[in-house]
Parts: sequence; C-alpha cells; structure tokens
Amino acid sequence: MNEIKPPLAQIELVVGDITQQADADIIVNAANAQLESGGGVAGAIHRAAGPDLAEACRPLAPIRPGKAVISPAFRLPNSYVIHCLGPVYGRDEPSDTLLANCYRNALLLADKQQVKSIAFPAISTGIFGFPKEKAAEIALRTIKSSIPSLQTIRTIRMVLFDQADLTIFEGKL
Ligand code: AR6
Repeated sequence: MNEIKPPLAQIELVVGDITQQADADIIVNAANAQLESGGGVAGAIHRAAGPDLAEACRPLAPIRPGKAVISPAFRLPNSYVIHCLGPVYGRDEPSDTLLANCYRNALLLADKQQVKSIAFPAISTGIFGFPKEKAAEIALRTIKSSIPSLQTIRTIRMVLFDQADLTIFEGKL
C-alpha cells in the first residue's frame, strides 16, 4: 500500500517588515553574537518584543556563526523568535556554509516546536555585508533542501525589506 504523505512546505517571498508577520508562528532574528538589540532586524525585533526579550536571551548568549537558538516572542504577535547569527562577510569563513547553517538550523529548530509557519529576513545581507545575490541563492537552496526533513512546517516566508531585494530573491527561486 502507498503511504500517504502530507504536502511539502511552500516557500513565499514577500516585501515587508519582519516584526509585522502576525500569521507566522516563528520569526527569525538576524542576531548578533550577544543576542542583544542593535541595528537592522535585531533592533526592530527587540523594540517590538520589549525588554523581556533581552532578558530571556542573556543566558543563551554568546552564539557562534551558523547557530540558532529560540526564545519566546513576548510582545510580538508570534509564538517564538529564533535567533541566528549569520557570518560577517569577509571575516567568518566558510561564509557560504555558515549562512546555509543558519537557515537549516533555524528550520530544524522551528520544526521541533511542531509549528506550521516561519518567516526569515535576509540574514547577513545588511550590516554583515553578504552580497545579496549570493545570499539569496544560498538561502533558497538551503530552504529547498531542508523541506523534505520538515514534519510540521508548511509555510516558509522570506520577508524582504524592499522591492529590489524581492526581485533578487525571485530570480533565485
Ligand atoms: N524587516 C525585514 N528586513 C529587514 C528589516 C525589517 N524590519 N530591517 C532590516 N532588514 P541586518 P545582518 C533587512 O543588518 O546583516 C544588527 O545590528 C536589511 O535590509 O538586520 O545579519 C545585529 O545586531 C537586510 O537586507 O542583519 C547584528 O550585529 C537584512 O534585513 C547585525 O546587525 C539583514 O540586515 C546583523 O547583520
């Protein structure tokens, strides 16, 4: 008899703000090693979640490039935040592998929570300087190759900050 398999997770590409993804169970933070607030995504997530997030993150820090840890989402509309440390381009090597590890580790950690949806920003492509074309290719390749291992995640959303970034990601899908 044929085994009935559940549908595989779908990838969505949208323009938006990672702190405004109310229908995602988990959002991913492009964190710093100390899991503190900062600029970019990390600053926006910490501001929106409130000061309890920094408190909850303190015992989890520091983390190494490519790693992912999970915390509650506090005042954000999501269930959890997964904090990933992307590679600083030109410093943390091999940068491609470390960036791929972020996406894979975040997806596996999210799936362990038995949730259905996760939203990612374009990790490392801001302050950490990773070229966007290359980052898009690595992110989408890693997400696609991780999908068959996922048990409960059905929606994986990339939240791009502007139309230009969306176009880059669409070109690599
Ligand atoms: N929603 C979605 N995307 C965003 C948002 C937002 N609210 N804000 C920025 N982006 P970055 P990194 C885009 O710099 O390169 C922090 O200070 C942005 O345009 O947030 O991994 C941390 O504390 C870019 O394409 O993350 C670390 O020290 C992408 O998200 C360091 O920056 C990632 O930009 C991490 O640097």
